[in-house]
Amino acid sequence: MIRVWGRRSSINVQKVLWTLGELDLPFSRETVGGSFGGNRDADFLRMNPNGLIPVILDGDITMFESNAIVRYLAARYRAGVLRPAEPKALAAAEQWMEWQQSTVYAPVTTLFFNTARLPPDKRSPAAVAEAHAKLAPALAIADAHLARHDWFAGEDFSFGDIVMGALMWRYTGLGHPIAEHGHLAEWFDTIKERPSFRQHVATPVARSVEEWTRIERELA
Ligand SMILES: N[C@@H](CCC(=O)N[C@@H](CS)C(=O)NCC(=O)O)C(=O)O
Repeated sequence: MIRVWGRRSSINVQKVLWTLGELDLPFSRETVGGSFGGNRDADFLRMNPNGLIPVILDGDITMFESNAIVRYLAARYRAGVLRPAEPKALAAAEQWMEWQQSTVYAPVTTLFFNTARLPPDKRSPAAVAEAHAKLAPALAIADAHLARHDWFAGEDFSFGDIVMGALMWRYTGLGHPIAEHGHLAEWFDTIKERPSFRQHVATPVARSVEEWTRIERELA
């Protein structure tokens, strides 16, 4: 059985759990990282020398980097479900996954840290303003794409939707509506109906350090 190391409050762990659910794959999970620790232990560092979650073990394959894990699972299991079989759709899924990582992930993470992780005296209004300035055009780009396509890869749900879906849950959960981007909002409404998303991603999003401390422990 596939083993996963990581706490459920981590967005990068959530992506992997959502993927496992979409692929109907049984797995076991160990709560590691954050206040639970364990990710600096020698055994863990042998699997991921970066000391970061998630990590998976599948037979003789040990992997870190959440997007690579999502792609690996999609390629190995039920190919054609999350990883499009047709080259044009696959190219689009890969492209939007890379774009999410290079363009959307960092500013959303800046907003998250400046809301729920950093104490007020360590927060940076300038960094928050810069994050919003980066996100406004990025969300407009996603919206324009989804005006012409049902999903990021085109006609079908794919791993391109998984990475953006997890980020949009965090972004909207932090209190930033996406209603002005009507196509993105419509796409996200559909994402929120998916059972595996509801199970693994649709968890409370902290809006203060106190909430984060509680939610992290509750989710484990
Ligand atoms: N690029 C890596 C980033 C992994 C990462 O930053 N993980 C965070 C949680 S989201 C982590 O391990 N933080 C330390 C901790 O939780 O103790 C990935 O996508 O897997």
